[in-house]
Amino acid sequence: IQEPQLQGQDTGMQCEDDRTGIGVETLKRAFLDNLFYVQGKFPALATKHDYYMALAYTVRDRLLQRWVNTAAIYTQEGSRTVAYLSAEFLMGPHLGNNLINLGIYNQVQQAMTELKLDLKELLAKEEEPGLGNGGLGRLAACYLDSLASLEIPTLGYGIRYEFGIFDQLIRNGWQVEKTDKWLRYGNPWEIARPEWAVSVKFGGRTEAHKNAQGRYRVRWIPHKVVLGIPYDTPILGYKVNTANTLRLWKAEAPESFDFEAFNRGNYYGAVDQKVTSENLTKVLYPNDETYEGKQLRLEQQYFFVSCALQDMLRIMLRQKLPLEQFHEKFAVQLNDTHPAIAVAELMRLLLDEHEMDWEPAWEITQKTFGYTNHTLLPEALEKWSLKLFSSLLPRHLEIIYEINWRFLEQVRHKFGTDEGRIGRLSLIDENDGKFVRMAHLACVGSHKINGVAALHSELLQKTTLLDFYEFFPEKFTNITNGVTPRRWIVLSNPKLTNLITSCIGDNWIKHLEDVQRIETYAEDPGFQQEWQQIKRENKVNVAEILLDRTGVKVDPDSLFDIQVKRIHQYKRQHLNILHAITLYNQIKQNPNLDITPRTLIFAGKAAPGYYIAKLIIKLINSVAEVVNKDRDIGDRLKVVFLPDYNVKNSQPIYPAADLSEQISTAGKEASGTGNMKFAMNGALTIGTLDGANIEIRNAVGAENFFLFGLTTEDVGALRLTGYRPREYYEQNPQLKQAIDQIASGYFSHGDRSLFKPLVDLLLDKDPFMLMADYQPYIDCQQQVSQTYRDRDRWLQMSILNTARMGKFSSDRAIREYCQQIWKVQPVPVQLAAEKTGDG
Ligand code: H2P
Repeated sequence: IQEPQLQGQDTGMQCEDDRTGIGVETLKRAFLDNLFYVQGKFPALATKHDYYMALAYTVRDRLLQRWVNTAAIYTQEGSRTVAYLSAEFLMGPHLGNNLINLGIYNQVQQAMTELKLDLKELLAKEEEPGLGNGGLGRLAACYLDSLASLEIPTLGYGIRYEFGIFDQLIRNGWQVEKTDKWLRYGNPWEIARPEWAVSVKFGGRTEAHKNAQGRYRVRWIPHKVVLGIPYDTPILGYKVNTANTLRLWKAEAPESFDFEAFNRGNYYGAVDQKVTSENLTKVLYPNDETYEGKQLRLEQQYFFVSCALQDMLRIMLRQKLPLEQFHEKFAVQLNDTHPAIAVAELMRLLLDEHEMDWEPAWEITQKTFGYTNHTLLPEALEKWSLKLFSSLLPRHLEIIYEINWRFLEQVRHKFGTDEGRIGRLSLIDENDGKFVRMAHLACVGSHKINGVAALHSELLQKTTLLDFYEFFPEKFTNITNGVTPRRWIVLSNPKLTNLITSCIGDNWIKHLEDVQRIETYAEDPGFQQEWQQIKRENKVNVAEILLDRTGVKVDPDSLFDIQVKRIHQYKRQHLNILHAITLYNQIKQNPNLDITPRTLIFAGKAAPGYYIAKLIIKLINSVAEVVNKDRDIGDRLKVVFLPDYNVKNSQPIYPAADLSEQISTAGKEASGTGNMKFAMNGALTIGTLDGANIEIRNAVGAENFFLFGLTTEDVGALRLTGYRPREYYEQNPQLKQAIDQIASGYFSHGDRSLFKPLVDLLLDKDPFMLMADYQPYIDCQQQVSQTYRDRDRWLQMSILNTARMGKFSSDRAIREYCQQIWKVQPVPVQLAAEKTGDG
């Protein structure tokens, strides 16, 4: 690195401000300045991490002006604001995204090169905030990007987990979990705002008291109080001045020390309370196979929801808005049922703390909330035992009883005394012990309820939420998910971005429907050639990553067949592995077989307590071990499991895929968003009629999509007539051979017991119908292999996939939320504004 030159070196007419300027010279100077004054290092002693931090601060400086201005304008205009409540925000690394959205990627790259540093290496140094499990948290992140890009005033509210989703190691083929210490070296993107801390109560009891007007009100006397400290991260929109706020809450004890205990000489006891309070936001719960009612999770949910609503009330007071206008000021979205307790908490705040009457409070509450459902799997629906609920949130339980009583009265009024229906609709589940049903609370307390893809919304209305649909059909709507093209094309696939932009300009980055204009090039040999070249380079890049991280060498000219997502039985990674085994057997039986060479790439985490999912990872790695070292197979088939799937590791993956595996059992995947990221980057999809696959297929054309398998109706019908998975096995020699090999220890060094639980499950129950879908899947894969050999046809299909994915931008989804649910307008931000605000 060159010597630091800290004095103004600009030779231009005007010297740029070091905190805002974006010229290469200014960036270099600001970077070295931050290295010195923030990191306290000079180049000779600086580590890569120091350089990353110096660059992060340099970029953050350029965000701050926009952030402060945005807050000032929102405050001044009292803008209607979206509050997105989510227990998960899977933001991914900030630096690269901010460079793209600020429009300074190239300048910064040049500045780093001139300082003899490699921007890519610095980008790789960022520890991503893995504050989510998968699709749900990543969707929240894409939505924040689009909300800012569309200039919609927004606050994202969530939890600042000290440990996010675990890091995954693979040892001896098994997943091993390691704590994710993402805050270890500091987080340059957040600013703590202790001055806006709030208190959150837990436990204890309630009592009636008379207020100043002599009217009875309820008072909650808690057993403990925890402080919520907000940490703010700016979320900049793409090439706009809007920088919204992601406000994550950390739990702290109100006093670090219990001085009474300390004075009695109990030093350890004195710090106890601090430790227990801070445990609240220690760790993110991994998504389990089934839902488990863990106390700490309900505490987390209530904690961040209460912090968020109290923060909104603070903002209203600060802006001198009457509480009666709460729903006019804020449109609050519940991202799944995790924040559903917000319905009862807003009621409590309005009734008990602000002495409002029930009817107006309830009207405000219902007008405030919208609820997004993300899953139909009954085992994933949250419910809390009354015992736990009443010990933690006694006042909320009273409020929920009252909401329920009034609601069921309305049901009786509409449908008469249909006790079955009343039992099904009740907020309290009395079937098997007593539970509070969070989805029911969310439905009753919201004015809109949406699913995340057309099929999912339809199934919600027909099955999981049928009774609610019959009661208030007008509340139901669909908003199909979307993903941001900024992170998932521009940042992840710069070469494709440049090619598209060189043909049609860059408007498509903000208006993805525009990418349709590349359709005219779909059969252009020159364009096809460039398209193919880019895909190949992206595959070479992934081949290097695979070699580096797994030691497996793969051929970039083989068909890259990729499945990356959480490991779950319904997502059927094991169906994919049955295909791998089938291909393996075909080559072994006919060593000269001329097949299309394939590389099967898997990545994804299994919840630590989800045994079968972990066994599926072990199976993938066991098959990989046998296949990859078999000389008969050579380069015709490779199977690789890439460890530690997260946002950062996924970014190179989507651009390198030829084939995207979206093979869930029909009716089980609410939407999927990986399916969108792949298709946007020119991968073809092999998939079932499930989730958003259906809409993707409609958009790209049935002839450009590889469809197979049972439909949702078929699955239901088969289940009704009695599904016998073993029959498929017995009648299909290829399938039988594959299963028998797994069972006989062929892939497990002769160990027959290892995969027995999985084999038994498939043959006896097969809840996700792999046996029924096996042959159609194998046939469809055969068609994929043949099509891949027709280079021109494949390229044309690939280009058309990208060209027709406009609908799946999160900008479209957010526009729909704004129009149909939130009724909120853009508020553009001008930079010159000299105003002050408080966020
Ligand atoms: C979930 C659903 C997906 C959906 C996503 C976002 C919970 O994500 O299962 O179908 O696309 O929410 O709505 P995931 O399985 O990736 O954790």
